[in-house]
Amino acid sequence: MITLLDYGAGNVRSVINAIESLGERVKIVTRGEDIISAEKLIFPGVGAFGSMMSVLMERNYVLPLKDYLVSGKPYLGICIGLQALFEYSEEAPGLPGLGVFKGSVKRFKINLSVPHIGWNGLNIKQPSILFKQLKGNEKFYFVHSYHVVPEDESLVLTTTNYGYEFVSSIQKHNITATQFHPEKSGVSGILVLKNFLNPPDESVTPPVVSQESRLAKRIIACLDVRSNDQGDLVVTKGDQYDVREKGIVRNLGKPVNLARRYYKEGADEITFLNITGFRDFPLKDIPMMDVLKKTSKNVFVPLTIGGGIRDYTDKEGRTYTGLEVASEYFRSGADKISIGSDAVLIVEDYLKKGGKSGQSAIEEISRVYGNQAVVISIDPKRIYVQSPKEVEHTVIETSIPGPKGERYCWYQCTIMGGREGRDLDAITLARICETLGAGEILLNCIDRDGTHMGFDIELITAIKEAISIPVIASSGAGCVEHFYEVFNRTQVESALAAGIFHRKEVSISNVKNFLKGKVEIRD
Ligand code: 1PR
Repeated sequence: MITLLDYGAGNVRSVINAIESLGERVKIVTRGEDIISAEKLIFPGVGAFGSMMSVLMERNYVLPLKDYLVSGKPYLGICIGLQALFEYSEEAPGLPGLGVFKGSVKRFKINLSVPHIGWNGLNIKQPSILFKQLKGNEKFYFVHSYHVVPEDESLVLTTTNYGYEFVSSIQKHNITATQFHPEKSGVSGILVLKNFLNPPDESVTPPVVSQESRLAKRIIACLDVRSNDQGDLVVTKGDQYDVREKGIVRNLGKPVNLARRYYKEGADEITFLNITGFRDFPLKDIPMMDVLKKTSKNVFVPLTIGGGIRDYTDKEGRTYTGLEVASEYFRSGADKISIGSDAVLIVEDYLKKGGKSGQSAIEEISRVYGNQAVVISIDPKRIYVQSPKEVEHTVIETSIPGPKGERYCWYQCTIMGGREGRDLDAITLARICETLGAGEILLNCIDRDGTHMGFDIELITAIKEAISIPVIASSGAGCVEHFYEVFNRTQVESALAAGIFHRKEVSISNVKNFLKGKVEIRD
């Protein structure tokens, strides 16, 4: 029996699913005594250091946890469960950590996108039980803006390179803790968990020992989901957001089955977009929650879900916040949530009032779950102008002239799945969302969606230059060369496609085989 410390933020369901897939049972901590009596304890977490420590204190878990850690019984910390072991974190000044080890948790100060999101390798510094059957060159999933800085060098189990070399896992006697997420790291991560659950007799050094790891560019499969006219939840796909063919919603498959297929084919991440979420209320959308629950049972890569995340008042007059909606998605198995229409309205409000409200869904969700859990999905379309002076928006010079030969355009934000254009440009939106606490941008493009014309390089370049959080390029992929083009011509961290994968025109393995040797990818 494995005891799991769930402090209420982040996706613990995926850890439970990963452990159960290995035939173990999981007991969730509900009081301090459960920690003390645990045989093996896992403390997973995505989230913010401050809210994590506050919850541990409120629930009186701090002392039992410290007692457990010195008891000699096995402990596996994941992400926040690693950071909690140190004295303090820059993320929450003034709030002490558990202080089991001397040292602190620092924010990345680098010239690269922060958070560090994606699959990166490990430079192994000492043998460990966790490494049995690993080759040593596997990549694991990271998602964090802060990393530990232990005073005692002998704690360091692995390092990873991102701008500089940082400590990506530690080990001391009974305590092991990783910055990466084994439960989200596919087969290699499941192996690490298996080694923790059934440790070999001896510590192992894998055959390959890397000196300098590299972050892979991610290939993401996107599933646009909605009910069809018969009321079944289906994966659909639009042409420039029009998902109907001869008046009927295209049906390209069942969400859970497709997600499983993409996991097996090597997708680095899977995104579900509930494309009619703007008019439905997600908390009442049981089938969508069900899709997440079922998918996360055996798909061990990060899952993002978007659609309808906003404040909502139901017919009885009860108001739900965007944070409540997001929390339910996290509990159902999501690792990140994506906000579309509401982000546009939040930014309009920001511009109107001249600053943050402190209460927007972006701010609240990132405060509780961390910036890395909040993705902003932008649905922009090109508006051509003859001269940059024509509008007050951020205008770019384009090499693809408009219908009247216009050489300039701006990217208009839309809401409700492209149905309504707003007086706001995508560059301003991205910048302000970063300020509000978003951790990543999912950059769609209505002009390119479903066209097979390739990604809109000009749009991606303009957004990437404006912000420092990671960007997912989306819309328009038609062949493997388009993925190379977007990684070669822009600094984007990941590329997403839908239609070509659903229609089996190109598989994820085709993309990865083509990129291999040209672009860093996860095998
Ligand atoms: O506004 O917070 O409720 O979120 C709704 C979400 O649903 C948004 O993220 C929005 O992008 C998405 N959405 C709404 N309507 C549509 C539609 O297609 N009618 N889909 C839609 C957006 C775009 C991509 C697509 C890529 C790749 N889909 O995600 O998967 O363009 O496609 P391709 O490779 O086939 O070109 P809210």
